[in-house]
Amino acid sequence: MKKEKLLVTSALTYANGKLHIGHVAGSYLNADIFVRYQKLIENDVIYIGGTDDYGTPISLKAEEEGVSPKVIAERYNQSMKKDLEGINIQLDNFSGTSRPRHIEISQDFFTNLLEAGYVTKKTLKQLYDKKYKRFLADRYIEGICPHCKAEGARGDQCDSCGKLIDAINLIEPKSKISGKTPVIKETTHWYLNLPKFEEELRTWLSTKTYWKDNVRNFIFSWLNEGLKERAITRDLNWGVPIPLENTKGKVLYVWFEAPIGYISSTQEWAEKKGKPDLWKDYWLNPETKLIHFLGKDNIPFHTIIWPSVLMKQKEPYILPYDVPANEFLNLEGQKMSTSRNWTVWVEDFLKYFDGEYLRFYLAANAPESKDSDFYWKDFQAKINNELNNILGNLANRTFIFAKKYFDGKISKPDNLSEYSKKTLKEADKLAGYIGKSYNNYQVRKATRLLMDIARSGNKYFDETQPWVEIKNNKAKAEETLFVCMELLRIISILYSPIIPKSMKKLRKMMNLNKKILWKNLGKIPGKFEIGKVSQLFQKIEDSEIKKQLELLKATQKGRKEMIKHKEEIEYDDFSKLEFRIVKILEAGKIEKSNKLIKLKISIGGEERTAVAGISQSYEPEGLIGKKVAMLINLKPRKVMGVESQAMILSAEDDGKFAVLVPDKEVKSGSEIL
Ligand code: B3M
Ligand code: ZN
Repeated sequence: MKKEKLLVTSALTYANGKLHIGHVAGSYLNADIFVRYQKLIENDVIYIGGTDDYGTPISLKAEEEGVSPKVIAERYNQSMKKDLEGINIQLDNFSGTSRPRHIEISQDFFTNLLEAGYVTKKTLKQLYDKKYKRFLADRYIEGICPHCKAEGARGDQCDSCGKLIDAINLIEPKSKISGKTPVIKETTHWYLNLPKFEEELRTWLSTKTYWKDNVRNFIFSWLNEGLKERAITRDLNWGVPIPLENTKGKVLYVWFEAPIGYISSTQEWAEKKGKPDLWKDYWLNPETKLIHFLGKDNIPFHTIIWPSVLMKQKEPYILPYDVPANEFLNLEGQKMSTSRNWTVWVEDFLKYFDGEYLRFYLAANAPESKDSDFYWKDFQAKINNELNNILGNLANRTFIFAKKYFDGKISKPDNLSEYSKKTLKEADKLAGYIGKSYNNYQVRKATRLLMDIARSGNKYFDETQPWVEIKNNKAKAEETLFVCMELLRIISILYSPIIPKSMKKLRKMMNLNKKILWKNLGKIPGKFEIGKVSQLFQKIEDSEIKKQLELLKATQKGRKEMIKHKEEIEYDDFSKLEFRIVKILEAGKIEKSNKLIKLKISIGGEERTAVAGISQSYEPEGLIGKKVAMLINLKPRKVMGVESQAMILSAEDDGKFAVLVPDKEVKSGSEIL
């Protein structure tokens, strides 16, 4: 069969943080498994990736830390590379978009589009932060989504409905740097004329009948809403500079140049190989299948904007052959969030568990057609009940038995029983399905079918009872071991895209040291000779999972959150409020309430009653005699039958309260100004 040529990419992860399981499940593991399979069937495949170094996620992070964005980009590029290696994701090249080569080619791409008449300059109104004297691009701004009305939509995209947003259309926009409502100011930008591509795009997309349903649905709903011109430049100082005169402070939009990173990373790869033109053999070769693995929020950029950009270059670039987008991975039933630290960082995972376990669990649980969940308890169950009790057990019992009674040497019997033949035939059939699953990005299915082979091996072992046969008919027992070893040999090939390190270990124990190739599946050896054996997998204890759940909750508490500020007020608004220091004379619980305390207070000479919702943090007795801050001109309100004539001021921290007290002795009734 003719060898295929493939160029596989994983979405370029923003270099603003470490690698987490969402990245792995979204665009790395599925790509890596696919690539490993392609190598098994001896196709010519390269796997390209890197970090997305520009864009507001990186500059925001840099501002938060007070360092330059380049420092951030380099730090996380290195850290991601290391963590990817830690879980055996075998990219052929891992680059970063802030490297010089990328800048040059991105500028060329822009110039080519401009010269071909697909980019137009326009003056437009944009959101501007008066305090910081800056235009607010993309993630520098947040507000309510104009499409689905979700809060927390960013200036570029809404995470709730996935739609792209023009920041100016956000409802109640707020600047992320000052927290203030921005003003509108004119600026100049360059627009990609997407409507001009519509027909060509539709024609091209209509050939993609084989794309995943979730991807096609997304694209067609987008197209049917009508394509709009999109600005491909921004007012920022971190990014690829626009290659035009008098454009200082303007850069290419990150989503315009980031996908070009796939090309610049391939160029870097070619150069490292000492064949600088080799990248053309992929990108400019119509035979190459270009396959982009990514998360669903990246679909429009890769299927509409990116192909448009590629279509109008001077050189004949290939267009994406397939875009197998994954849905999202949730954690313990909640949406993952790096800002809330609600995720599992790969670096942390690797401190406690083998990376193979993450690969296995995320493969078995891949968010292929709908969102899926990472649950620590489920993770434990999958590792213990499947990897250990099914696959590990098959290897273990077979090897121990073979060592004990046959010195590890098992020959192929001259004749196999019907049952043995059937067992091997079944496995062979499953191998065919597994190959198809790999080819169709159905990693979940492949994982399941593989476990079925191991399961059938255990059943076969149980039913042929070698521990009985060894006494009556040694040849029969040897036949069982041979069949089980043959199953293990097949498994070591079939499972290698998912758990490569473990399968290598398995093969080493079986002295199968030849290169792992799919075509060897059917080549049953005449004998097996096992070497030194050890356990393939380890079980995970309850205490280990408990610890992870505790860690997850603990880091949650220490989270850093952006504070949402209230509307700005005038001094006059403030001066209407009367705050004073009051003395607590009496304090007691309010019956039937587990939150409220009734207080008798004195303001100078005047006595009043107040109700305070702080009983989870204070015993009433402890409050007596304290001088505290209160707002005393709020209209009295009845709370659980008691009239409250003043409001206590307290600081809330995660549901706990601390009342405010003056830090020097002052007389009761002192005004707070
Ligand atoms: N960096 C978004 C993301 O990390 C973006 C992908 C770029 S792919 C060219 O999800
Ligand atoms: Zn929305």
